[in-house]
Amino acid sequence: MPDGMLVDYDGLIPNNVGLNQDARLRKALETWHPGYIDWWKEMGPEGFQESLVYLRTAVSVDPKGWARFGYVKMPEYRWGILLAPAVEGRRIGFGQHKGEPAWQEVPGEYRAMLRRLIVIQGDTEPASVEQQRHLGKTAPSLYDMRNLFQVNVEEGRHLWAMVYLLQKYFGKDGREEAEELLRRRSGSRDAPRMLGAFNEATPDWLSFFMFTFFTDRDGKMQLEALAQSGFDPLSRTCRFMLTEEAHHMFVGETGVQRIVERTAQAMNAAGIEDPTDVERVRALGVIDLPLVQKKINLHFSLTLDLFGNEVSTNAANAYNAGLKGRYREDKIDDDHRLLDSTYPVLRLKEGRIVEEQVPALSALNMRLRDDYVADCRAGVERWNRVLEKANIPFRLTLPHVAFNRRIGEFAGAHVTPEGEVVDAASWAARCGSWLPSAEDGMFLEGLMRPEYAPGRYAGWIAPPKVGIDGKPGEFEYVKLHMA
Ligand code: BYC
Ligand code: FE
Ligand code: FE
Repeated sequence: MPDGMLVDYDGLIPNNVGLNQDARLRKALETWHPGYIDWWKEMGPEGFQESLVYLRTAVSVDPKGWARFGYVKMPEYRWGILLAPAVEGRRIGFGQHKGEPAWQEVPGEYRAMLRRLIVIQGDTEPASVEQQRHLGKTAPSLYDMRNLFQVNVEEGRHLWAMVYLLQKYFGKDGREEAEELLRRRSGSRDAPRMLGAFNEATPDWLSFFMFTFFTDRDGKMQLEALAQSGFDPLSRTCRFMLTEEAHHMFVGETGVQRIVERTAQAMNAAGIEDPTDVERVRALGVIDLPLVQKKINLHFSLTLDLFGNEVSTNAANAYNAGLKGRYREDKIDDDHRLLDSTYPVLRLKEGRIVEEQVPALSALNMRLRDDYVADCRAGVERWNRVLEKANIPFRLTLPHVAFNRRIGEFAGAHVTPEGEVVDAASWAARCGSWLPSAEDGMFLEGLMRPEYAPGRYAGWIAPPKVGIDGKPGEFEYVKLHMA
């Protein structure tokens, strides 16, 4: 096995970063550890800390087989520090240092910029665990509950990944930032999480699936951009995180797909031909497709805000410095400096949405967002195939990127999901048909009754096609221990 693929499991913190040979770092992380466990017990999945959950744990970083499955109590999960294997002779792939050897230490002139990127990335991970902590109580099956907890423990591990970088490479202020990551709380008035979408509630399982589809996918895009980093430890950390991220998006995509499938079945069985006959569909105990669309509108627009301003000097500086690249930078065929090229950006000019060419360096957030939208669109089309097969005359779509935005060019503008700019009054009058209303929330709340019998599923969601780790349908993914 190549060097660095074996993980040391003997100490408190599993790792493949030679923690045993670095007494100072080991001490710093072991000092941080109890605070993390306290945070997990206080803010992690509520009511299930004593249950045995069939989880995968990363035990290697070999892409061909890195995980082991087994029953674990979540507070005893082995959160490890795992970096993808080093690439020998790796060089910086973009920006003004293109072609120089990748950095193994923090370049002094970029220290603050790099720390900020790592702290923002780190802040989102525990935030999502906090947002999802009540959902175990309404899980539609043990299979889904297990997937929720799998996502949660891995987001916890992603926090460890960023804390490792802060503690190892940023000295005292790194340690302070690591403490702050445990202090902020999603939705808190005094100490909120850093980015908007991570302070929103995740009140029901439709939201959870939308979050893992849309928001974890922002995670994927940002991690891909950071995996290109010239700061090699960040690149290697993000590359390994991406292997876990794939499952998070699988949970979201298949979750929504199973909801759509169940709704289509129930409508066909009841002979309901009009998908917008919300009342009749809801009476069947399934989720109407217009509500699925509203949740798409909400989670897509909230997540677009996470890409920052379309035109951003932060993004240009991070690229120039070689810290944050483009999506699949290493596969793009151009000069990787972007000093002379332009990129089209949508802007709001005199009440109209127009496309404008801007210097490519300053449009990097926009470019990453475009790549993100394309990735989302492919997933939505896969959902639509379920409707097509079931002969349901309804198609899900992504709203226009200017719809319901709070950050960037369209912040505060009144734009319909179709991309039409309207005045504030007509937006307000119609927004109940575009975004989930209080009544929609109450309907979902009423549906969210837990189903804890092995192999059984709530009536609003179809069973999955295959189990986790090849397990049969009635497998007990969570052995409940109710306090
Ligand atoms: N909310 O130049 P600008 C994940 C601030 S998700 C609040 O436009 P930049 C996960 C910005 O901080 C991936 N504030 O932005 C998913 C700046 O403030 P300062 C997370 C915002 O820097 C699911 C000012 O506005 N990782 O992993 O180009 C579950 C002007 O900013 C927001 C990352 O995001 C906002 N939405 O781009 C678990 C990667 N947007 O500094 C996990 C690291 C902007 O002037 N972060 N602002 O006070 C970044 O690369 C960039 O910071 C951003 C923003 C892309 C977020
Ligand atoms: Fe994550
Ligand atoms: Fe994730």
